[in-house]
Amino acid sequence: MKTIYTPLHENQDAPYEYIRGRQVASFEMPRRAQLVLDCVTSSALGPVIAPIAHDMAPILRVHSPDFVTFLSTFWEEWHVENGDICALPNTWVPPRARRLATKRPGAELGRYCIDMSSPILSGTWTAARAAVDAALTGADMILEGGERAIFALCRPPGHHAGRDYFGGYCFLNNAAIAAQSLRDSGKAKVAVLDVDYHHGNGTQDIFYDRDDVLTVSIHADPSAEYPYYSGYPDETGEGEGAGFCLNLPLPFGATYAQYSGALSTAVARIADFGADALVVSLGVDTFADDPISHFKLFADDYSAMGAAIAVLGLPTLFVMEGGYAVEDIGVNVVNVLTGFETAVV
Ligand code: SP5
Ligand code: ZN
Repeated sequence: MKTIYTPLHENQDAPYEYIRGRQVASFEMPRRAQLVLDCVTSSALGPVIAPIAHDMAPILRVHSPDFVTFLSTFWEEWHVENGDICALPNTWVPPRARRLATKRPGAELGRYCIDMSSPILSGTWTAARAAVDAALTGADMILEGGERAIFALCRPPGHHAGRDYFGGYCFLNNAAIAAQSLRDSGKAKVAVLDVDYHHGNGTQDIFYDRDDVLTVSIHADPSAEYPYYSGYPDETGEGEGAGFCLNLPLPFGATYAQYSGALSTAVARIADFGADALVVSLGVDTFADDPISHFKLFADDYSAMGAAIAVLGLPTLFVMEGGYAVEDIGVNVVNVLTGFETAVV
């Protein structure tokens, strides 16, 4: 399996985030992707390839023009007033006041940003674009037909970013942009399977009213965990998308014994959907030692996860999402990918 990687992700290097009112060192850091790359390189997985630069068109198929303009230009206006201090919101749009009538940076941040974990820095746009390029290059290789599976080693992650908002360390939704690109280039039905510990709220939101992209997410119960406001089982899609969204929340402490049951349900739904291609939002923050999460998966469980996904027999694009036990995420990611490749289908 080929891996798509570029060091341009290092341009997103957040100095801190806020958790429970405290400023703490950012859990999302460049070293994450560097160590995943090291494990890929020292494994027998396959070659590492640089992404090909894509234009803005595939991004604008998923994100709104005003949001893209904001993300791509915001640092310049912020920097004039605030220098090199990273940009975080301190004001949010109140319910029923959803209007953005001023270009004041504070107002724009509060409109487009959903939390205080995702600072915009001088390099944020460069890094986010590079992550999209990695995902799109992977999608292109799937479309060319020669590859059964590709690993897009994206960073920053993407699955919390919606059509017109960012947060949860995510700026552009790499997996959603890749899924839309697969649709636009001829795959009639695309499934997104999100195995990150957190609900893939952005991906769900982007495809919520559509029946051509099925979204399935296995995650910590949102009544107890970020992102709180979505990821419940009664969210099943709307309009033409009714029945094309599946949420499978699990309680804190879930082991692979519980996880594998949810994964079987997810895989069965994707098979029933009749997907022509699969995008896997691959977060390994389900790991027992993850510093911000509460599931209990171990290294060997990730091999089983990869094998369970391989049963679908679909062209598959793995897109890196979360995972914060920095020293362990490389092994866990490579176990998923190797488990997938070595599975007998
Ligand atoms: C891509 C991804 O995995 N984003 C995750 C963003 C999670 N941000 C909220 C973290 C909440 C941490 N909860 C408290 C843990 C204290 N040890
Ligand atoms: Zn996560």
